[in-house]
Amino acid sequence: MAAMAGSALVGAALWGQQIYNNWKSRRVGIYGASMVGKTTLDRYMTTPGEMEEIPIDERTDHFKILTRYVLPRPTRKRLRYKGERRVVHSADVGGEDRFWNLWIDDMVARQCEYVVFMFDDRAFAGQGIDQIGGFRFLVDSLIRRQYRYRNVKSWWKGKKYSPRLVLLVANKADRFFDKKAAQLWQEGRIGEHKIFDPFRDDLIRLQKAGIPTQRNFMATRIGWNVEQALMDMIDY
Ligand SMILES: Nc1nc2c(ncn2[C@@H]2O[C@H](COP(=O)(O)OP(=O)(O)OP(=O)(O)O)[C@@H](O)[C@H]2O)c(=O)[nH]1
Ligand SMILES: [Mg+2]
Repeated sequence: MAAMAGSALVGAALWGQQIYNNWKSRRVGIYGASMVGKTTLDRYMTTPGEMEEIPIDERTDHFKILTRYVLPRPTRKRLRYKGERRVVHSADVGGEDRFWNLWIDDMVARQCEYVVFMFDDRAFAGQGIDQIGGFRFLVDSLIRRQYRYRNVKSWWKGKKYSPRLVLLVANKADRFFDKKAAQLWQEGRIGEHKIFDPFRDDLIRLQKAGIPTQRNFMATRIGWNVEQALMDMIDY
């Protein structure tokens, strides 16, 4: 009898946890240099499907009021993967270097629990100074905790802020996924792929500063490994 009551309790607890996971909303910040696929990801998370190509003249832009860019509004997204559901809030911030400060503003103002930094194969092809520099900028801000505050509230919040996890995403995997990648993928060792090499020093700096990191691949335009990677991050 007691055993039965026990298993009913465990059942109820698991059920409760599932409900909690399905409904709790997570604050996620998505950053990265220009043209790496952040807007595509934002749209895909809103509605998965066939994603259109976004031309270069439709890069994400932000309005300025006096001297400051206005923060974009976060929107709510429901992720679904193999019967599991997760709710996240994220905003689509631009990637050009004039918006880099806005990443930090968005991250600290919303106290993002998870930070996704996205880059693509250009970082490895030698045309990615802005991608590598963008990550360094983000890591510097996280380690120094010298955030630029927009108001008293974010100043107060920023003093204690640190994300639970930073996820480094190599996007456009359709372009760089080779035999080696397939092998590492199967063995669950993608973090060793050379595409992450330019970022290793900064990943180590985060590790030393006590901020956990994950590395993953995505191809946002075809929706490959998007939900899995985000769920792995949330369930870390
Ligand atoms: N091959 C490939 N192209 C992609 C992928 N994801 C996005 N792209 C393309 O990359 C280009 C830039 O995508 P965006 O989503 O606009 O990039 P962004 O990061 O929002 O750029 P900014 O708004 O300037 O910061 C578009 O032409 C996309 O179609 C992908 O997985 N594979
Ligand atoms: Mg964009």
